[in-house]
Amino acid sequence: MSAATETQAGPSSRIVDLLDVERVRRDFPILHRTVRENRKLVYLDNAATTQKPQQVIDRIVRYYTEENSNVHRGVHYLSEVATAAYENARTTVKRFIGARDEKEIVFTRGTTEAINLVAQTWGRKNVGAGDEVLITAIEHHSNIVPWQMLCDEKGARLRVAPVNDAGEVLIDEFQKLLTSRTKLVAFGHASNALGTINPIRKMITLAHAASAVVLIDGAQGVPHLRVDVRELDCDFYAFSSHKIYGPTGVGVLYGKEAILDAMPPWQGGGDMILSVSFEKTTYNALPYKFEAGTPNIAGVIGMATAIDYMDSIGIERIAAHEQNLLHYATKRLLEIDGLRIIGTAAEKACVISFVLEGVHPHDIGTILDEQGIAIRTGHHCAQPLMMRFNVPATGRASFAMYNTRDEADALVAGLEKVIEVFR
Ligand code: 7TS
Repeated sequence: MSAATETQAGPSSRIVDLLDVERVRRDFPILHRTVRENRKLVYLDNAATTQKPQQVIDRIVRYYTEENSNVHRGVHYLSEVATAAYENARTTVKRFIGARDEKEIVFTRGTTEAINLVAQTWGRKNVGAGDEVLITAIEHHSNIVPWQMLCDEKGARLRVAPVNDAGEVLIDEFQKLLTSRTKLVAFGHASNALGTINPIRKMITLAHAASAVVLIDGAQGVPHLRVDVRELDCDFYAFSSHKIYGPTGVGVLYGKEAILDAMPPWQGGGDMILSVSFEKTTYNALPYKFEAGTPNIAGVIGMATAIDYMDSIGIERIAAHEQNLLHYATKRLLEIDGLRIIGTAAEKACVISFVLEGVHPHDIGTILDEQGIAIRTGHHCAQPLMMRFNVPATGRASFAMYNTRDEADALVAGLEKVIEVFR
């Protein structure tokens, strides 16, 4: 069935104009290459990283062809052009997530670096012996390990809110773990391993009622959901460019201005200072205080182009298309004998983790790959979560705006071949 004829009304989505998936696909050159033995590529590993549209690729080429220069330094023409493009990108990001001011947008290497920045600056200043940091059982390692490192250093305690068998955070338990000792609460907007979309607005309100500061790991949120940090009232929100059709090696830390302002800098170096002498250094204003050294200028500019691209399609349209695919692919996968979906939350992003009776997930991935189908297999950087569900690993198909029902069908056909080989 062509996507243009699909109904786009997911369970919780209002009816929106259809996304023209064939037109979107034309923008992504890599989707038209073949892999392995002349196989059509079926790319279902979007939670790991998304493919890039020609618009983003062209913008990066144009930057290096016509604009390359360092930012915030030169009085010369190219430096002014590069600085303007870099700072315009900050405005694009500000608008994209509904921040109040450009000062609240810090460019980082990605979600991981953004979370580490908060742990190493806000955390080291504000978390002490006996304090607690609260996370949930479905976090990615990058929203576990930085807090563990902080807690180890400070003699603080890491608490973990449990999930039910569907992979939904138990809100009562989450609330019970919020006490006067809780200094910071960090959780994902959506889970990369299960797809669960957390009720983050409610969780933020509960955490604030306990006077805790809240960080949202938005790596799997911004690709699929409209984000408005002011409406959410989160204190920090972190995400990566490469999961929203932009380049790798760049991402964003949003922080409320007053909180960022009170935080000590992290890395020292060029651009983050106002003046340096051997006796004393004064630091630059926000957000530059947190951007030491030459940044990933081309990456930041490419990320802004990716955001413009998403905006041109419309996040509501993308979300409706993906929800439609989620319901279709879930239904089709459940027709397979012996397949069990891990992660059955009522609210999910288009991520489907599964196990197949009698077959190791690694073998599933390898046999699908021979057919040109790319999924991820393993623990998805969420080992504690795998333990919670008593599986060593899963296969994970994760969809993006350019995926189709035909590709979901190809996955099902591929899995049937896997079963032929193993049974
Ligand atoms: N948080 C979540 C929820 C993620 O899914 C990821 C990456 C990260 C943080 C880290 O982002 P990074 O850009 O700094 O690496 N998730 C995945 C994945 O699911 N497969 O590969 C990377």
